[in-house]
Amino acid sequence: MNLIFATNNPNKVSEVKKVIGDKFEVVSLKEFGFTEDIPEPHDTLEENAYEKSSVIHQRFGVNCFSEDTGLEVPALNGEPGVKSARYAGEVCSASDNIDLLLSRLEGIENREAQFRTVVSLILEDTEYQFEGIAKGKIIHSRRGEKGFGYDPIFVPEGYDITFAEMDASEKNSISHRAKAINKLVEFLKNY
Ligand code: ITT
Repeated sequence: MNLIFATNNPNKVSEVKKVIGDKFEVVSLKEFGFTEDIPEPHDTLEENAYEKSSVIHQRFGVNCFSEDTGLEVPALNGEPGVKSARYAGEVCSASDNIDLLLSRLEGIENREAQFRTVVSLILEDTEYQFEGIAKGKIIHSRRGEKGFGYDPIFVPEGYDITFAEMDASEKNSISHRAKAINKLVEFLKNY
């Protein structure tokens, strides 16, 4: 089976392809030849994930999936959450987002956080969602060069290194994204 992965984020494509391996073929939007930006206008990961998969499904009538991910920090009322990509502004870098998050957490003792991924699969005109969570904490300054986004400041529970200090296979053995994608794979196996 071949499934379009409705994302414009090459880091997500690389992680997801490694998790899925040869179980089925994942085709990114770039490989599919679709280069438009898909809006994410909603206030929840669930709705934004559906927005991305439904745009591709409605336009091309293909089976596809997308995912929306947020870094949720309870001490900041769940921020950056659904705004994770644009936390520091409409046009901003991952580094700007990290700087803003670290400044908001200054003086706050509770640095617990979780990454949450919601996968939206549209298969034969029906939508299914799968969630994956990775709990951890936000450290005070960046460590590591691997991964992407907020990885340099996130230390997952049970570890003392950040996601950005792990190689891809180690991150994929515990990450929010891998957990959600593994549920998708299980679902497809039993479909
Ligand atoms: P698509 O919507 O095209 O899939 P995006 O980059 O806009 O790609 P999101 O809307 O899900 O993705 O934004 C989530 C942001 O959260 C993303 O830009 C990263 O900065 C961050 N993020 C997502 N997954 C992450 C991960 O595994 N590690 C660190 N940061 C992550």
